[in-house]
Amino acid sequence: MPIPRPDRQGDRVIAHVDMDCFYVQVEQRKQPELRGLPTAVVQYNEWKGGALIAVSYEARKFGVKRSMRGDEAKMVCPSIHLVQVPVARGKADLNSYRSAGSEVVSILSARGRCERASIDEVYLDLTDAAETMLSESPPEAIEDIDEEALKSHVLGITGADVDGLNNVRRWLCQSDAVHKDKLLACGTIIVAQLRDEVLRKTEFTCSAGIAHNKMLAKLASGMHKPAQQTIVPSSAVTNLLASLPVKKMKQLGGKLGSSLHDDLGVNTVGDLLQFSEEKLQERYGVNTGTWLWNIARGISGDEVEGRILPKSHGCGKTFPGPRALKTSSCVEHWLNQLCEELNERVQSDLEQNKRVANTLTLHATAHKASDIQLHKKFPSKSCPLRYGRDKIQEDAKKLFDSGLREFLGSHTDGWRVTSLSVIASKILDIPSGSCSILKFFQGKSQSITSGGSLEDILDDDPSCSTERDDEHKVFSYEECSKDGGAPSQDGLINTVCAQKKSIKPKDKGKNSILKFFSSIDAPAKQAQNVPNSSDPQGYDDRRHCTHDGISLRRLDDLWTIRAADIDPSVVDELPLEIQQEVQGWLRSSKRPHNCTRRSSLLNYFSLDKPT
Ligand code: DCP
Repeated sequence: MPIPRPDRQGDRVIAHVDMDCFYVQVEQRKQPELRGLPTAVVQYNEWKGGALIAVSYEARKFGVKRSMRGDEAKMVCPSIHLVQVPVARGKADLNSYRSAGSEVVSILSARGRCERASIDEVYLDLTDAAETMLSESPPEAIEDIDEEALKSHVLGITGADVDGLNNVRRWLCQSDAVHKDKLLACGTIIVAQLRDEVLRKTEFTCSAGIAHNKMLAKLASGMHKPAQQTIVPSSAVTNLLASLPVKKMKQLGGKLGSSLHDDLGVNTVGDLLQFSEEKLQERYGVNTGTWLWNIARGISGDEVEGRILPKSHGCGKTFPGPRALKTSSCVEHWLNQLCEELNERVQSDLEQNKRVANTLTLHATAHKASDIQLHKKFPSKSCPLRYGRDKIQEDAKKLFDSGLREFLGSHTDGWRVTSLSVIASKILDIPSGSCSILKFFQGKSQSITSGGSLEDILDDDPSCSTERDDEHKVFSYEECSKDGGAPSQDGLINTVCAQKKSIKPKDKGKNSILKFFSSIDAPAKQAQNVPNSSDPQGYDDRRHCTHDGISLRRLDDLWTIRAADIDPSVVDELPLEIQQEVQGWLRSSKRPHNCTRRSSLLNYFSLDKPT
């Protein structure tokens, strides 16, 4: 249900930027000879020429639509070029589109808070940039306003007039305009500059909507495409909404929109104006009622959330009709493919962004041979995510088996699966050096459980978002993570894999460093059994204090704990003898010295056993 957020900042400048026929542009950049030609990107499946997933504007003029298959598109537009989506592991490989989207995001995010809303859409909060421009170089003081800005569509002021450019120039430069219009004028110029920059640096065109809130900006960005921008001044809101069919609003596409139409006779968003807030609340509840009352007036307080990285990673595949999976080994084969890709994506997120995913979720669509309970859905299942391809594959299969048992109940006489997806979610940053150990491990209590296999299977947590990667539209950054900034390289622990290997399931829920370290495989008392570097088992177990910290190394796993990273309050949680040692170590951390292997601290933190 939508939640109303009063827009207390009516003077915000919000842009929604949407790439034009995005996958087509990515393919045209790879094959420049296709530029300007009718082109479509098709799903790799060959049936009837494959499903179209992106269509160039040249092809749209011939009537080619995304709902068509390749063969149909050829009939409508014989000169169309059909480009196959790249394929890896028997499914669409969207990596090139993802990274092309990231190129764009890195340009757009330079001027204000940026929220990546999907593979090719971004919201920007440009309020500060617009305020700065207004005070330092307002539009009326600019001699040569960028032509891209002059070509903008300003709702309510352009249209019939043949001299559109001059109209826009006048609107941008009116010195007696109200403050919020002046800010919008600055936003118009800034977005035009950003779109120019995107084109120069990536060769991609995009369209944009600029308004005082996200809802209006999103509505506007699709109004004039491709490669154009549309502005919604406050004075134009009533007219815009008066003719806007309710189904065009994202949240009104489903049951709520149908009820508005069927029960209240509402066809356009503007039609809602005739109902009082109380009346709408009475029928739809307090929140939804107020939200409806607000949107009828173009009011929406949703913030642009600063996040440019996805909140989750998902890989999925559908198996329609005769391709449905009917045996456990077929399911295992495809789960392995999906998990292999998921593993690559979480690993690269870890390496590039220093982020760790904590939850693995499996979704499936299944049907029983003799289905009495037709409505019964395959239950989605989650468990803590363990890093490593084999572990993810193993856990995903167990999740599937658990879901299947529940789904089948006593009806074990046959089933088929028509879709599978695996999602890695609850992604957290590895804190930078300024964070305390305590904060780090508090935030990580869930991942600490990752050694704990499937005792921890949970029914899917509805808050577990999915950025699915199905064969069709597939990718939603709407459930993206907070915080786009790349964390510092100076993490407390160098190798999260080392952490994951060394931690036991029973640590679940414990959140103090003391409890954490006390549950590591080898407590101090086992230290005497530590294999050394010449141990026949081959462990290279070396520990030493350096001038600024302590390093523990075993084989390729290096743990580095820097003195500067330790929050003194955390030290208080350690046993007394360890506290004394840490205090001494902190005091002398500027002086290089070597610790002996018998050191109690080192023994306490030891990583003695192979995993
Ligand atoms: N996409 C997909 N399957 C869908 C819809 C879209 O794989 N059912 C992919 C291909 C699109 C990209 O997502 O290029 C972005 O989708 P959009 O809905 O933004 O559409 P386009 O960018 O292709 O076109 P437009 O210019 O209309 O935004």
